[in-house]
Amino acid sequence: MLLARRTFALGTFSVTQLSRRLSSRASAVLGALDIPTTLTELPGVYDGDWKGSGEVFQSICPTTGEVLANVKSASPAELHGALERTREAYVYLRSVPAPRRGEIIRQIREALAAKREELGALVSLEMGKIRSEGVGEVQEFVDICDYAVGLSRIMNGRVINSERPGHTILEVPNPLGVLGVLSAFNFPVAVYGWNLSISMAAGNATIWKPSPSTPLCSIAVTKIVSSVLEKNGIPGAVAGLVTGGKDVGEALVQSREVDMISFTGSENVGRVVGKNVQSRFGKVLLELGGNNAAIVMPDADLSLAVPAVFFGSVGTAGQRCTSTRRLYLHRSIAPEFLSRLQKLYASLKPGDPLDPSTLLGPLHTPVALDIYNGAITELKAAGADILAGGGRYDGLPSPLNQGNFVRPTIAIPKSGTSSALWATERFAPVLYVAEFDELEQAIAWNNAVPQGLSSSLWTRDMRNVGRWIGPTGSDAGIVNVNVGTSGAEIGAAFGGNKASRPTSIFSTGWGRESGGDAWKQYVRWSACTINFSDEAPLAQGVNFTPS
Ligand code: UN1
Repeated sequence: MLLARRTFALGTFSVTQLSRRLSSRASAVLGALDIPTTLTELPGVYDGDWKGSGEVFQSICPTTGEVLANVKSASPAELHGALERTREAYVYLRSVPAPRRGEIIRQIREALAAKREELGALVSLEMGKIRSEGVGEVQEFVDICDYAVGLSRIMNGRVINSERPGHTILEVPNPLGVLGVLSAFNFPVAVYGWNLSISMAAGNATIWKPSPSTPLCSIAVTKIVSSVLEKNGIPGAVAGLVTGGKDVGEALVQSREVDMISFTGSENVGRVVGKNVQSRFGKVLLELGGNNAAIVMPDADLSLAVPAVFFGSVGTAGQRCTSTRRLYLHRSIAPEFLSRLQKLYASLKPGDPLDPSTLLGPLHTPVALDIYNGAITELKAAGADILAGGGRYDGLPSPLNQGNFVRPTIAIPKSGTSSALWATERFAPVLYVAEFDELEQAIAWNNAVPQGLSSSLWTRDMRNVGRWIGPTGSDAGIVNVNVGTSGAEIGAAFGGNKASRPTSIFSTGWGRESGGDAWKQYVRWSACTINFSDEAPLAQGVNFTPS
């Protein structure tokens, strides 16, 4: 609602705009993070200073349809300027000792933890995931900061034996340059956190283009991070932000100022990003499709497996890359498993994700609704048995009737497990079920799709575990046992395997982010051979002495 023309000066924002009134629900969340609730237009660009004079993007609450904010994205000139400042920030940061960079990350960790609840609520408000998952996402950023602080003291190279006397060889990790992070709507905080923390520990400057539909999360995070940088006299462009749409994303991907792009999103866009970055020989890290399966053996503990599949398929309303989308049940336990799972589905009530008792929030956007509707139409047309869900909710009370709520669905498709239906990722709470007789068959089905992000086996039999994690087992990047497909910790590297198959052009992109050895991609490796002798012998015994 437009009320009056006023001038605001809040923190680093100083804007003359039309003011409007938000619901008290939204005002409370934004106000707790010092995000103005009365501006019609917020600056969505940060490169040491807040600005934004490009296209305006709306942040729309998926629960109520309320416009939360209008955010001004980067104009081409602002993007150019931000890239220049990011490069300068890198030149500054690369000479700061890594443990000192770690100390900055430790302070960022503290600042984030102090706002854990508030930021978690904003994730819930703007993205639509339930509050506990919103807070969990902030915790994931906090956790990876802890990891990066430790890493800042152990990003070690190696000393290698030289074949030549008086020589030694070192492998030295040096800062890489500028990292561009293109993140998705479903994890509007944590995935940036994975990249920023490791990139900063490595000595890089990072420029972030978040999803155009979650600008407020990125503004709130950037305000918290930049306040720490400013307090320490570090250039703000070490952690820059450029909100915007396709144009801004393309400009980052094509810019030769950006040494590495970390992209999370759809397989189709990932293909374009990958080709573009490769065409200028930049580095690229892709996190694309997930079409994750859980396999339940007859000896599984169903009291653990059923709730885990429930969380995997319904958590985040089925919009995690790691969501459980395929369920393979051993024939002997299938009826019991499904009846327990159907009971849990029947207990679901859609609600405001900010309410702590809600387990089912809305889908993020009307586009996600279309994806859900498309999947349901396809299942019905193919004569699938729908065991739960199968459509939108009717008659929800206002304001939830303006939200993107759908019934989580369980279906037994009639088409064979290698059909396109099983091989296509649907970013919605739709779970396909099939029954198997032998583990080999279930593993073959698990591996029969082009995506290879996450997978989960439920068994108490060590022999099954050995097969599952070995060379003839799951070919996904995440291979769990008695743990669901979603909700990975930060300690191990996160990412999927697999390239396109003869039957499909899709893939998970082979990216590795977060923990493990993922940091090794964020540095420039140098092989340094040092001669401390008085001779200069050639390697491999080559003789090049003029006669
Ligand atoms: C994503 O869905 O893009 O493993 C990230 C998980 C979370 C991260 C998911 N820790 O489900």
